Amino acid sequence: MEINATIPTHRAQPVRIHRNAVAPVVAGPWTVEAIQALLDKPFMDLLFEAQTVHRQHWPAGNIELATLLSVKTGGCPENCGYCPQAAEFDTGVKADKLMEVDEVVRAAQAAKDAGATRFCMGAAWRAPKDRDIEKVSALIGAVKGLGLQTCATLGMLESHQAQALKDAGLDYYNHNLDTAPEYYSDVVSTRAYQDRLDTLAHVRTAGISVCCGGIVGMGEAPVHRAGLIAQLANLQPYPESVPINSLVRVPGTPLADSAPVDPLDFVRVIAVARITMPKARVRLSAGRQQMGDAVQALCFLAGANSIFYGDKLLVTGNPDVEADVQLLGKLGLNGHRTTTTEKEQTECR
Ligand code: SAM
Ligand code: DTB
Ligand code: SF4
Repeated sequence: MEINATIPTHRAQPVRIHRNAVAPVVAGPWTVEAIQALLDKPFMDLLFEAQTVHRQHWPAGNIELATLLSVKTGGCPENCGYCPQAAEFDTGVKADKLMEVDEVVRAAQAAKDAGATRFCMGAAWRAPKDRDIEKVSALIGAVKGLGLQTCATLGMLESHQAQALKDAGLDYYNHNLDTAPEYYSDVVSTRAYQDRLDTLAHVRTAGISVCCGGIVGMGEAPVHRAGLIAQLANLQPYPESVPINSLVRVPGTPLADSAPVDPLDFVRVIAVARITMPKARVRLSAGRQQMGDAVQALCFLAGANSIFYGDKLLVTGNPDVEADVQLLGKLGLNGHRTTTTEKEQTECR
């Protein structure tokens, strides 16, 4: 009998262990075909499976609130086709210098007061210089001092830079793979997929938790969505946080005229991320402003348990805090609860 040891046809079988031992969480390796089969399942079956996996690994009704701040905006030398901050695209975003510590602390305190537990600082760099790492380290220390979890997304890192961020107290580093390897060069040509994987390895080695996801709606084929999820789910270990973004189509970027994603297809990607990475925080990320309450509710049902919270993402808009508090209330999430009667009273006023 021929045995193909390198290309499994489905998930690896769980290792048989003594019934009193604690099983390690290893869900991969996943094949692109197996993930494609999940994406193609009847919608209700897929959501049922995703919600079942979700409830096995997470408390029901808990959504993490993560606030973003662009600490260094615009003027980026990279050419990521989706990004309003790339210098070569005419998007109206002005290049700015790195924010000062007190300004960032004010924003972080406001995010904490509004209920956020994680604060993510983004910089429009291809790769930070060592002196940038020093300055960002001061920001990390100050934000952590407020009692918030810290996250940063600064571009490609070398290993000593990842270690310096870890020493500064960084909890998470966000670095997205964005799409499947086969589609990557259609979206960005100033760096390679392997560069992203190398940075993720440095982050992991430094002992920082990994936040890594991608974007849906960049003109990719369904197989590329499956390819992205396979890459993420097969990282050893898979990321602690997985942001799934719906492309925000910004005029002036090469992807501005991409066809909008079918919202139900977006929900499917969330569901498959949940099934393949059961213990990850799956974040319903960019694109919520265009989504409406019902689609977001389906994403939560599919296993999303984190959102970006605050009126702005990096440079584009996000739902108002007030709208999100109302949505959480309508869905009975995070202890918020608006009863039908209260809703009717508000609507009648
Ligand atoms: N420069 C760093 C980098 O590229 O890693 C950090 C900032 S970059 C803006 C972080 C991530 O934001 C990108 O990898 C991409 O996934 C997401 N992003 C950027 N523009 C977006 C858009 N228009 N719609 C959805 N997601 C977007
Ligand atoms: C992620 O996956 N999405 C966030 C965060 N990580 C850094 C960024 C979304 C950016 C959306 C477009 C903008 O506002 O620049
Ligand atoms: Fe630069 Fe990051 Fe935007 Fe790419 S996604 S252009 S690296 S800021």
